[in-house]
Amino acid sequence: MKFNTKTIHGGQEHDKAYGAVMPPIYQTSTYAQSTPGGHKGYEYSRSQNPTRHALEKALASIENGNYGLAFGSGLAAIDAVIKLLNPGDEVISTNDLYGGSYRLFTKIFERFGIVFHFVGMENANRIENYVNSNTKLIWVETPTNPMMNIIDIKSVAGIAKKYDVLLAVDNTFATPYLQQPLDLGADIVMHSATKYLGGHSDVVMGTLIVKDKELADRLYFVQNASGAVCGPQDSFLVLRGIKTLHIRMQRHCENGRAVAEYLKAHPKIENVCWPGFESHPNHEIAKTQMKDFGGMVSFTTKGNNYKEAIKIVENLKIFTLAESLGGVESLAGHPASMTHASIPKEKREQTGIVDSLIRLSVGIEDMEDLIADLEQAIG
Ligand code: P1T
Repeated sequence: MKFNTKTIHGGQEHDKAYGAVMPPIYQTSTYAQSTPGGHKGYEYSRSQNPTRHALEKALASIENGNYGLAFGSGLAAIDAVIKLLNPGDEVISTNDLYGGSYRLFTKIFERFGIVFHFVGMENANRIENYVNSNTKLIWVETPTNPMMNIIDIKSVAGIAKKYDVLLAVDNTFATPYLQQPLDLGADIVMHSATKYLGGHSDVVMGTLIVKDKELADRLYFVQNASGAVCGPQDSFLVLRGIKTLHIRMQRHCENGRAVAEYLKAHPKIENVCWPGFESHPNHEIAKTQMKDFGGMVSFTTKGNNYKEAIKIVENLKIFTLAESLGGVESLAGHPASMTHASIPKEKREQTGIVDSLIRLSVGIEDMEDLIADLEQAIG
């Protein structure tokens, strides 16, 4: 089955009871047993729920994995991965990543004795400088949030294999429409399904997908023991969202390109971060590992003018100033004060998250309207 067909049919079967084409929302916490342990595969909805299960099978299919797990948020999914580790274990992570992931690593898991190294991975060879006998996990976000750096997943997977370390890839920005990290050698794919997978800004959810049964069992144990599962209604919504992922992504990419090119030519704009530009430092890797370049674009104002940046985000009318990304509607964000405020200013600025940086999640509205909105806001 090819990808577009998989988004609609992958891992899915019609409802056994009445043939419903979409899985029913099994809004139940528990299931009747005829005798202790005598159930139909479902005991309690933290452990298993048929609607969540339908979603998990679809997730495994679209990421070319064998097992999917759905959580109450993206951060809950990341939390489950780090809970595979023990005190003293070390993680090598991309240095440019979602501020909430950084906060979870440094403010929660460092307290439990896990050591994190934040490394610029645009040159994958730099990772080897940080590997030692305690290294257990490499955490990669690509494209990175919000600087749109691209990490060579295949090269990092080679390093992970060489040292027998797990590789997890946060595939939130790319989605499996653009890149499939398991095929490139990653062990775990993670998503904030809140974003493109859900696609309509109406759900908070996280997912993990793996190929290996033993790893799936260990993650399932954490999911069930810690309990950060998502509900059946949200599972239904994300399953519905996935069915249009391919057509939404196509339009996100078209509009993202138009917005990036418009901004690049604008005299009041300084840097535009979008991996589709030939001048992007990792453009060649983006071209090989991604099908297109996505709908996320970040930019700074001329002379890093903070006031000018704030004026732009306040003036936008079709782009909504809001946290999050990946929905059908266009959003604008100011990473330094919003999504990445939990990263100390000097650390933030080392990776390029300066005070004039604006991040756009380009939606699937008419491109002409989006450009006109930017035109009136930037002036
Ligand atoms: O918000 P949540 O579903 O818990 O997902 C966390 C997360 C993980 N990884 C990436 C790459 C993300 O972008 C996010 C969430 N990001 C935002 C809310 C944001 O506006 O960037």
